[in-house]
Formats: sequence, structure tokens, C-alpha cells
Amino acid sequence: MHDLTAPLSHGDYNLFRSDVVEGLSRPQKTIPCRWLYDERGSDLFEEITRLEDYYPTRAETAILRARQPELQQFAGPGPILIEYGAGAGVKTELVLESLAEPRGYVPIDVAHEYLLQTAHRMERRFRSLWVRPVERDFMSAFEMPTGMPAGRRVGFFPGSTIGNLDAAEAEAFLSQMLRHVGPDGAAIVGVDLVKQVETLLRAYDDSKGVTAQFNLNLLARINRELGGDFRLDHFRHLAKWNDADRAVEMHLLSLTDQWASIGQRRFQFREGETIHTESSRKYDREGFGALAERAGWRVSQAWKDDKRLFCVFALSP
Ligand code: AVJ
Repeated sequence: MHDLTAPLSHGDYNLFRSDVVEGLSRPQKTIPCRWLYDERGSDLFEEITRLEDYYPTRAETAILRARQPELQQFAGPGPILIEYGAGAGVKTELVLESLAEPRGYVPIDVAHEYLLQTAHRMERRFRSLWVRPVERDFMSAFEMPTGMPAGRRVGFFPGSTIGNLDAAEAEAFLSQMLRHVGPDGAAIVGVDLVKQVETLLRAYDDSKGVTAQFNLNLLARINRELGGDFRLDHFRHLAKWNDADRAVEMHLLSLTDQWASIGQRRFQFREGETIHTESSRKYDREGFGALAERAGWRVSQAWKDDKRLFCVFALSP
């Protein structure tokens, strides 16, 4: 029924293997954070979003709920929502519900199951909605599907996913989103704010240890899918604040001098050496505004929760 515009690339064994082997060959070992999200990783992330210590999801949802009238006003009548990295689509429903007679919904994600599930759920929930899932990495260059209904296109990029991108990637992403929605379009972007380091580190090293499991699952995945022999009990989850990059970083810390192999390749780890597995950049209003402007946007509204933990930006071309 739905035509998917391109084949999966992320499920690709060779790409995973080459990313891991290449990343573990660098002086600062690193693995791109998208490999954290296999099925187990995605389930663990969903569990993270429900933790007391992990505030971003709760704060963003509260903002979207509180600003439903403003969102409707901002998007105008009959909009088409384009969601980047749609995932489980929990916030989607909240936004579609806010809009005045939304005409279309285009979820974009590489997670096949989540994508189709979300597309079907929105189709059932909003009867006259034109829904067209696009199975793509939102960072790759791609076009909007053909046959989209007329109406104002509104890009939606929630969850502070933009925090995973470095400055150049974030600008490229925002530029592509502007191209997708056109000069009459708009965007809604969820951004996590700079705050007390203790609060940030708590969110990425929670007291229930779910984030630690999420991070260590990457080694389990390498063992499962690439035939690795990593000893999970010889590594520990580490969250740290990088002040220069204004980012919380997740690392896997080697607890001893050890070797691990993936097929024929062997990698040495010194005690205390780390594998960098994710950066979550944090912004303030000015910093994000400047970034958006470099990509051709201007900030129309910036809505924060009452604790000022998180900000939802309404952007106009
Ligand atoms: C899904 C990328 C927004 O950076 O806060 C949560 C991922 N990593 N806990 C984030 C994550 C560790 C999350 N994003």
C-alpha cells in the first residue's frame, strides 16, 4: 500500500561492521550513536524516556500540551506535518491533535517497524489524513514524496534529536528541512537546554541503570551481529560533560587492560580508555537561534517548560 522511497541502509551488516572497525581504530575510539538503536536499544530508549531522572521527554510533552492553541495558530489551517526521525510517534499525536484539520503526515525514519506502526496509527486516528511514510535516514539527502496534498508544510523534529548532530550536521539538517517545506513552510524543533551539570549527568546516568544498559547494549550488539567477543563486565557506562562542545557524552570505559576481537580484527583497550558512543549537545535560546539563522530560518516563538529545562522552537523561513 505505501511506497517506501528507498531501501534500508542502516540495517546493513557491512556498514555497521565498517563503522565499528574504523571507529575502534582511531586514537579516541568512537562508534556512531545511530548503532545504539537496534530493537533492544530502541526498547531501552523508550524505557529511558519514562525515567524520573530523564527529564527531556516529560518537559517537551508538557510544552506541546500547554501550547496546543499557539501551535494551531502558528501552523495555520490544513497543514501537512513532516516528522524527522519519527520513531514511536508519541508526540506526533499530540501535535496532529493541536492542528486545525491537518491534511497530511509524512513520517521519516529508518526504523521500519516503528515507522509503519506510527503511520498506521495516525491513519486510523485521523481519518481524512494523507499519510506517506518515508524510510530514510533523515540526515541523508532526499526529496519529499510526490503527490503531497496542497497546504502549508510544517517540519517537526522533536526529542532534542538535533543534539546528536554537530554544528555542521545540524546546519545541513535545518537547511534540508527548509528545502522540504519551502518558503511558505514552517518548523517545530525540540531542543534541550544547557543547565546544571548535575541535572544533565543524572539524566544520562540514571539511578536505575537503564542508560548504562542502553550504552552497554552496543557491545552486546557487536557480539551478536558481528561475532565480537567483548566482555560486557569489563566495561562500564560513563556520562560526562564536555564543556567546549556543550554536550553530554556517553562513553564505555575499559575497566582493565584487555583485547577484544571482531572476526580477524583485534583491538587493544588500556585500563581507563574509553569508546565514545554518543554526544547530546545542549543549547540556549541565542545559540540555537544563531544556528537556525545560518540555515535560513528565524525564530518565531520559543516555548519553555516552567523549570526551563527544555525549549520548543517555532521557526519560519
Ligand atoms: C534520542 C538522542 C534525543 O540524546 O537525550 C538518551 C538519546 N541517550 N539517553 C538524548 C539518549 C542517552 C537521546 N536522543
